[in-house]
Amino acid sequence: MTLRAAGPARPDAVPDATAGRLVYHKPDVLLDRSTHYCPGCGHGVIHRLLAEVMTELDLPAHTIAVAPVGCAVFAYDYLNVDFVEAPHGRAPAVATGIRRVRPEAFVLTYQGDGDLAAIGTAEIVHAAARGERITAIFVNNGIYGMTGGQMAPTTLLGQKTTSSPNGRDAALMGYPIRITEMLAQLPGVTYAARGTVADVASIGKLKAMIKRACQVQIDGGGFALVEALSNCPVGWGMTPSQSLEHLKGPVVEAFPLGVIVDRGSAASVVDRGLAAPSQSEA
Ligand SMILES: Cc1ncc(C[n+]2csc(CCOP(=O)(O)OP(=O)(O)O)c2C)c(N)n1
Ligand code: SF4
Ligand SMILES: [Mg+2]
Repeated sequence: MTLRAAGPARPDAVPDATAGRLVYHKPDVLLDRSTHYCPGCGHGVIHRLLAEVMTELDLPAHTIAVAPVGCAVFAYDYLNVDFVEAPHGRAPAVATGIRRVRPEAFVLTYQGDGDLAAIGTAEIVHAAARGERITAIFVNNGIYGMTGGQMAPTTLLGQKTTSSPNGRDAALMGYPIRITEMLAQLPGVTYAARGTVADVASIGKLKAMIKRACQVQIDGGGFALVEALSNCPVGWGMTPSQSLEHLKGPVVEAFPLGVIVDRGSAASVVDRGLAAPSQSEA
């Protein structure tokens, strides 16, 4: 294996003996502690990407993040930025309040699919419609992980969960919601994209999406959302590697990857076709 030389020494860098072999440095904003996540869970990977992006964009000191209720409830214990804990589903509403009183802050929300696409549907839709200058991270693992693996709006048809033990049946339980595509239709949304933690190449693309969604806010754009398709090996009844295969297969088929909309940070309301006609045109 070819190893890259280490960059300049950092205050918390690895000991000198290994300094010349350093190929990866944990961003300082990712706190040095074990997480409560189950083995193989994607939340930890997404935390690391956030930490990397925030560090690269020099955001940690300016950030106020909003933590969800769900498996990522303790995100504030792992990322060394200011956090507010929101009631379930209300992260976009809490973030809106923060945005209004702290216009200079970098405002970030982190929510699961039960949180964002079920319990907080109204909050996310209206924050997006208002074009709130917020960067939203939406971790879609197709299930209510924290509470024991119940069906979420994002659960695939046929998927067994503790509340759909025979598999999700469209006639009884409806169809999965592609909420990122729904939100992307709203002119207040500057950027909406879907990536995944399924493999190394995808993780790199997901990081680029998160970075773009952060840059949109820095540049003064409107609402920016990144959906991260993630895995829940425990809730899915799979090993971590089986869950990644499942993610790459049926999950990505149901929730296609890519940038859904990028209106550009500078797009004004007029550019988005929403302005009322002027009186002379009316
Ligand atoms: C208003 C409200 N409804 C339900 C709950 C219970 N609850 C806590 S976490 C959770 C599931 C979270 O699922 P998700 O947002 O998908 O996050 P995950 O654990 O899968 O990451 C639920 C239903 C709650 N705390 N508050
Ligand atoms: S229950 Fe699922 S989402 Fe929650 S920590 Fe475990 S693997 Fe991750
Ligand atoms: Mg979930």
